[in-house]
Amino acid sequence: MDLRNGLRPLGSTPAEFEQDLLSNLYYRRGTTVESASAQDAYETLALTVRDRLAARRARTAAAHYESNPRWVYYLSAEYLLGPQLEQNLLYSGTTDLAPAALKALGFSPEEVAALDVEPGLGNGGLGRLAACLLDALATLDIPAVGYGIRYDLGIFKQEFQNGEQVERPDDWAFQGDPWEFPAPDDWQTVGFYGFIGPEGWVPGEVVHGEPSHLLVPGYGTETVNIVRLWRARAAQASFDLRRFSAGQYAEAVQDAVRAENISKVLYPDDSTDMGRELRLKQQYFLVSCSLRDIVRRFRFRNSDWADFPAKTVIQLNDTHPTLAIPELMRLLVDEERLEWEQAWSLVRSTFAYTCHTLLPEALETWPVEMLGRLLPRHLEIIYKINAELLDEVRSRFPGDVSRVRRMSLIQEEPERRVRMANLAVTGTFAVNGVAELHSQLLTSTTFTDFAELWPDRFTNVTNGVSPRRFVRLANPGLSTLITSGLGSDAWLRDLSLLSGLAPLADDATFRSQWRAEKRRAKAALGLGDPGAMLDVMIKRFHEYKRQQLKLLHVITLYHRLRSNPGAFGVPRTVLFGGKAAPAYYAAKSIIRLINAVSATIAADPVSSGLLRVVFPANYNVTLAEKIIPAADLSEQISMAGKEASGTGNMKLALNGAITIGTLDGANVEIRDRVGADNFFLFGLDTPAAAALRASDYRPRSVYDADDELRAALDAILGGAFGGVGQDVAQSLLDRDEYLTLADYRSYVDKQDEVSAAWQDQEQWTRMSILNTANSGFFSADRTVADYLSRIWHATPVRPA
Ligand code: CGF
Ligand code: PLP
Repeated sequence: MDLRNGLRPLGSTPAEFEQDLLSNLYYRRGTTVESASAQDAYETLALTVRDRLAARRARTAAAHYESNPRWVYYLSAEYLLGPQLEQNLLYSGTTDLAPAALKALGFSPEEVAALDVEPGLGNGGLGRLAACLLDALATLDIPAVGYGIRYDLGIFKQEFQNGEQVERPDDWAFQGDPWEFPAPDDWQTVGFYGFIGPEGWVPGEVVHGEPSHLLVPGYGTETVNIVRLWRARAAQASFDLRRFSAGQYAEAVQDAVRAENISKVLYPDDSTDMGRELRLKQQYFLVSCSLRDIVRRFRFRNSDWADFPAKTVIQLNDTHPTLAIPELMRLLVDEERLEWEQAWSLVRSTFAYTCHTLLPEALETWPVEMLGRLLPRHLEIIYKINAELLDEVRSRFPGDVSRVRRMSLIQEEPERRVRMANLAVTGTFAVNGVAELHSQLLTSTTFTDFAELWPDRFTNVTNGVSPRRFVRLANPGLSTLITSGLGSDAWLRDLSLLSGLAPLADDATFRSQWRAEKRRAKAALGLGDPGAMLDVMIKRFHEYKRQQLKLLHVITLYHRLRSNPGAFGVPRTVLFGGKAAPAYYAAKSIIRLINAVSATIAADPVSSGLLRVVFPANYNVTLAEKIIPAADLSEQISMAGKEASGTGNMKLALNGAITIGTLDGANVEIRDRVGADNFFLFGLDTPAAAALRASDYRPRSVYDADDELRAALDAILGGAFGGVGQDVAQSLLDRDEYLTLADYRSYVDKQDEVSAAWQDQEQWTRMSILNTANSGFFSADRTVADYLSRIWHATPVRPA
């Protein structure tokens, strides 16, 4: 079938690409080379590159329709997609064509590329994981759609004013987004509030969900999948002409504004329950639009509901989309008139749930009152699911009243709330954690009761990252070296091939080339001396991640430098990057203190050339892609038992940074793979940390017993850093919830080993190469393969 309907194919010569640029500039931007702005050039380039993926997209869609496959639907409130231009150039094979054509037309490729804005539709690891999984799904030719929300304002832009974090709105699509295909005719209607009448739920407010999609190309294959993002729109009738005519302009649009607020802003934290009605509305909005779209797609080729699970698996990315469970029940029972039992069995065979946390405060709950007011029918459904769940628990564990209370979907005290994680476990056939340790802890702590009731439901799928984005695009120099070392670039689709680099760790020429690449990446980053060790801690700010521990180490190094400059062995640039949730005061205090320490050290001539602390603002994917290739040391120092997995740790190891870390999250698996000799381990492990926290832990006695620690904390308390950070020090001394002081000595001593190891650059390079060589497991392709064999059971469909 000629899916182009006779349209001429797009060419792959420079002249043809140039012609297409000109044509898009002229017909789609309505301008000419003579008068085009850089923005015109950028958008034209984006369209020209996107056009080259469109034919692949059409063929993918046709192949999917033809084979009526099992679909993987990924429901996620967040996607941190990263910059689109460089990725789509690579995946469409136009990386070289595009700059040449731009130049030929008199545009600066660098200036044009700088206009590519990253859609920051996520907070951090969770959203970035979603993006990496979509990339791998397409690369493995799996029929898949990601569903999400097209927030007008993404994750805030971070600036520093007097060292303090200031948040600025991220109006990322202000100029429009040339990568998107709007699909307004696929809009959906979503109801909120109202009451339950004799005919069922009558919503009191109705909004429209309007989708658009971004292309998600696979690498080295023809498949192009999509991620479909919903934007809230007022139903047309909500403009009040009568009020407008009476001069009440604000009132005339108030309903429209309220409706459109639903997709206005991404909530700035994935680890705390914001407890806000608007967020609950967002969650239902996402779920309701997406499920109706999924049903619409099912109906293209199927008519029998009994086939739904065979054709559909829906992965819930954390609890944010859990309302999909009662929503599908409502669609099946109230709208499709299925029996409750049949509907429940379909639901239970369709959904799977990924849990991403171990922090109890990050397990979402919603006030019963709020949920019942916003979604009265869903609350009824949740109550019925709960009644059946508790009957099952009572019959399996007769007389165990406290178990019933713990497992209930409703928490009773101090306020009645719906426990979304319990609902997610109850309404799905598979629940996975995101690293081995995390999955074990889920069944032994967070979900013990559920694991005893349904042991087969729980499994692990260790996270992974896209080698295309985080090695090939982020680190082109190293990628070329790897390809020459392995004799082929097949590693980009099969990352286990990196193991072939291991023997090259013993090759002096290869080592010196490897070192040269690191230096080049450091020089390109432009932060500090490329000869100094680049020691990086890049991630969201959270007390459990313990940026404060790294900072105590920095202060200790500074004190040593001041007392004996001649003995300071290894020049270091310490780089912090990350945002704190706007309302998370403790995290913001740590940011402020880091900036103050950085300024103090920079102002002291004694540190010149030996110690620097840099903190570039607004850590995001764009910046991650610049920092990660340059890093020598990767700080993964969370309190053991708190970080579910981490993915930054994997990206850094893949790029040859050596980890200093605790036995937390995926660090455990990284260490197992790269080898204990190539990993700097320190600190309490999970059982020891839990035991210490359960005991009468007194951080003050640790402080009393350690001179260097005392000096560091005293310096902060005494105002040595511009009088900033006393609250940070005081909270460590008084509570130290995440055992920072308990791990301080072990950490600082291990850092001394790091410095000693750095002095032998040949040995360090060997370790660096072995980190890359042994990190192939952490490809998102392997993660998706694990999801496929353990949970999804979907098979590839390749476009003809
Ligand atoms: O998900 C996280 C991250 N904060 O986004 N959790 N959530 N929610 C975990 O804390 C990380 O450990 C994990 O790597 C990430 C993706 O699974
Ligand atoms: N934020 C951004 C922008 C990232 O690229 C990553 C990468 O993995 C993360 C957050 C997650 O970092 P970590 O796994 O260290 O928490």
